[in-house]
Amino acid sequence: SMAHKWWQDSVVYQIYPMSFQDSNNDGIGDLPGIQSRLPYLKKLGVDVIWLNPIYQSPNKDNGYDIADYEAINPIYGTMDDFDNLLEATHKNGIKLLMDLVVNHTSDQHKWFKESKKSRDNQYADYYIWRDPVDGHEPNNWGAAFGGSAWTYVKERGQYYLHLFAPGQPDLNWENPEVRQSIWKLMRFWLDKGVDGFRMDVINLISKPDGLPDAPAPANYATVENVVADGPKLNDYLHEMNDQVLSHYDVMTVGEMPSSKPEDAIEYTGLKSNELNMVFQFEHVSLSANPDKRLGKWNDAPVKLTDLKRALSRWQVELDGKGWNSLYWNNHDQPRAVSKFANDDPKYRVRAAKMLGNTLHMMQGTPYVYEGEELGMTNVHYTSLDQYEDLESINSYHELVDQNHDVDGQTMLKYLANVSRDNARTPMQWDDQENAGFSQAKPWFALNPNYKTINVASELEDPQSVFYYYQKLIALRHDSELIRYGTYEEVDSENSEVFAYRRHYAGKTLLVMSNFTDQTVIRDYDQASADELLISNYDDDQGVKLRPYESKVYIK
Ligand code: TEU
Ligand code: CA
Repeated sequence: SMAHKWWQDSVVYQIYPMSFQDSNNDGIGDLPGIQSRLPYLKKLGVDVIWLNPIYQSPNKDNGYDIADYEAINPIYGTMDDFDNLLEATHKNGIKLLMDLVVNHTSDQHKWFKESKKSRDNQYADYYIWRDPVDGHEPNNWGAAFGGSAWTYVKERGQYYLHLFAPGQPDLNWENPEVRQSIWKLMRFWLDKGVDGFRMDVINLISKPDGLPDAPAPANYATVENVVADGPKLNDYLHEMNDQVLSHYDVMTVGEMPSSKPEDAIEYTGLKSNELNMVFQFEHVSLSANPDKRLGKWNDAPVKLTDLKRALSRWQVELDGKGWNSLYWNNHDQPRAVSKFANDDPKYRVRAAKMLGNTLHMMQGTPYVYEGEELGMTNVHYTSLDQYEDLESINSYHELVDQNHDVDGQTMLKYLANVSRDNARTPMQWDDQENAGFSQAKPWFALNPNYKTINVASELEDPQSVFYYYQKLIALRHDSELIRYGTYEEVDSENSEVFAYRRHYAGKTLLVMSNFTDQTVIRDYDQASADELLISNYDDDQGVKLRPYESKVYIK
């Protein structure tokens, strides 16, 4: 048996800096704002903070388009502000992860500005350039945020590849100088003392040989499948580990759309010397539209049996071989209580706690996305002009206006259900003007429900979602059974209750969560259990599970 690493014992809190806390009243969250909220995070009990990108950027994709990896975007503050934040975070006993976005840069990065000038300059080979084929794009790939994945540049008479927006050109990892440049910028942050990286779409960096066409419709969803887990990915991650990561005591989590448990074991395996864990996408992609032209856009409920199968598979297959990351939410996903449970005020608090329970009793490192610990909900927009996110806006124009794949009203329902903007409304600190986020008009409108759902009121209410998350985190810190126990699914075909056991050193945990608004009866031998560890109802009624009831027994 192996010694456990600190990141296996940690709970991570994700901060979307633009929407967390504004300190200088320009309506945009910033680094001093984050620093001022460290006592709140300390109270919640998290061990690690992950910051979405804060680097110099034109912010076409909110920082996922980086123009200078070694500079702070002035909207967030200065490098001194960053150094202060890092120091204060460490003083509070909390570690700090940065977002590493190196599949692509911004088109405003100096590497790209040089690269596009000619075919023979120092940076000419930093990006993926191809000659036109019969006067057209080199292949049929569509980009994540609409249009072709190729943009033509007259100066070179060539196209460059961008899997995301045209302002996000893909780096050419085949070029050893590109890799050296990346190792250098990683060392810049690690030498400052940051504690690791969340790596953006890191399994897309090695493109398939010959860049073959994707099956129709060649939109992002199908292209991703062709590009993910490419031929040299293991080599690159090995090299990164050897050159950089292995020289520091850090944690890494690779965002890996479409990867399978066997891929994750390859990259995070105990002997792989690559990454520590991955963000898999299986459980957040279950309701994808059966019409492939529409990709992720849908308003279908997630089937509980599908959700159970997906999460259970990762639990079982990685046990003893790799390590899971556990998440419901992030800045790209709709709010979990709205998507997987029920955000009706009648059920919201219990439903949010139920989801927390279901995830936090699993094996892996849990991630809490800002506001999840309050049970923040989707924003339920009804018109396109309320959206900010380029993916949401571009997809509407492409699918509705341009391709007529779907009608406008239906697309608006899809956006309301899964748009990334649901996650990006500002943090709800109190019921005062602008929810305590800022004294100025926020860059993006608040969810109007901040009057009732906010930190101040939850801190006053012992029954709040906040205190429930605080307890879940404390229980994990106290229990090897919760951290390391093996996972066994219970009653897998049941479509109402998500139940499982964990086993460790002769002890057993039984978790049962009712995902419906009905009372159901389930007997998993809980009567013989010794102790009720945590529950979202005051009293225990044994085999009776009330709406969204979730409870954990230990024996
Ligand atoms: O996301 C990559 C990704 O695969 C998707 O979740 C993406 O956001 C989109 O919804 C596809 O439909 C990462 C970042 O998390 C995201 O915010 C960035 O926009 C993207 O990479 C590009 O850097
Ligand atoms: Ca600000």
